[in-house]
Amino acid sequence: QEYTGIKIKILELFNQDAKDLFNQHSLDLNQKNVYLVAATLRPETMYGQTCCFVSPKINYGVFDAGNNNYYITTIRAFKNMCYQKLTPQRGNYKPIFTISGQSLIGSKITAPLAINKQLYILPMETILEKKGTGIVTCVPTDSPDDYINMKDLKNKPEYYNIKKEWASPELIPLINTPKYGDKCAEYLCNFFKIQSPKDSVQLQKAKELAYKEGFFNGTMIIGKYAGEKVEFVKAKVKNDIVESGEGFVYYEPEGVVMSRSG
Ligand code: ZZB
Repeated sequence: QEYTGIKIKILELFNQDAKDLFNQHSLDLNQKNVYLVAATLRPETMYGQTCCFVSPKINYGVFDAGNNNYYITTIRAFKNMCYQKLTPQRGNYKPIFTISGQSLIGSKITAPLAINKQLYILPMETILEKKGTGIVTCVPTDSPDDYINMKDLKNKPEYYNIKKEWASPELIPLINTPKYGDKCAEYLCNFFKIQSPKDSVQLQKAKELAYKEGFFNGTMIIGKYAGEKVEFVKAKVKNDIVESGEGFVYYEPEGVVMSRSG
C-alpha cells in the first residue's frame, strides 16, 4: 500500500503535560519543526483539511527526522520509514520520548495546502494503531469516517473534553461528483443513515462508494487544478507535496489491517 505522508506542523501545544514533556526534551516549537505525519490515500483532498485526528488511546513516538525536523507517528510507522531511507539513520527508530494522543488534543497546527490556515488536533477513537502512521488528517467533505467523527465531536464536546470551536472549522467543498454532489461524505452518511463513528459496516460501504465516485467521476473545484478530473490530479498533487517538502511517499508492508472499519 502506498501512502502520502503529510507533514502537519504543530504551532502551539494546549495541554500542560505535553508542554512539560516538550520542555524536558528541549523541543522548543519556535526553534524546531515538529510535525504530525498523517498517512493519506487521497492527497488531492488536502485543500479541505479541517483538523488532524489522533487516537487518545495510542502512545506516539517523537522522533528526530534530521535537519531540525521531528516527526510524531507510531513507532511501527517510523520503523517502516526508517527502512525506506526516509529517516536520518537506517536501523535507528528509537523515539526521543513517547507522548499520549490524549495530551496532543487541542494543539494548534497548520497543514499543507489546507485552505483553513489554523486547525486543531482532535480525537478519533476508531483510529487503528497498526495502520498508516496512526495519525489521520480530516477531510469531512470527502471521507465519511471524518464527516461523522467531526459531527460527533461538535455535538458532544463535553463528552470528548474538547472546546466546541475546535471542531467548528468551515467546510470547504473541493471535489464535485455527478452522483453525490460536492459533499460526498455528508451525502453518503445521510443515505446510509450513519449515526455514529462506530457504525463500521455502513461506514465501510459509504467509504467504498466515496472512493469510487471521487476518483472516477470527480472534478476538482478548488486549488491549482480546479476544473480537472480527480483521476489525473491525484498524482500531480502528490508530486507537488513531495517536491515542496511538505510530505513524502511511504509504503506499508502487506499483511496489516487494511481498513479502519473492517
Ligand atoms: C485523508 C482522506 C480524505 C482519506 C478522504 C480518505 C478520504 P483505507 O481507505 O481503509 O485503506 N487512515 C489512515 N490511517 C488510518 C488509521 N490508522 N486508522 C484509521 N484510518 C486511517 O484507509 C486509508 C484512509 O483511512 C486514509 O486516507 C486516511 O484517511 C485513513 F477524502 O486521508 B484518508 C473515501 C475516503 N476518503
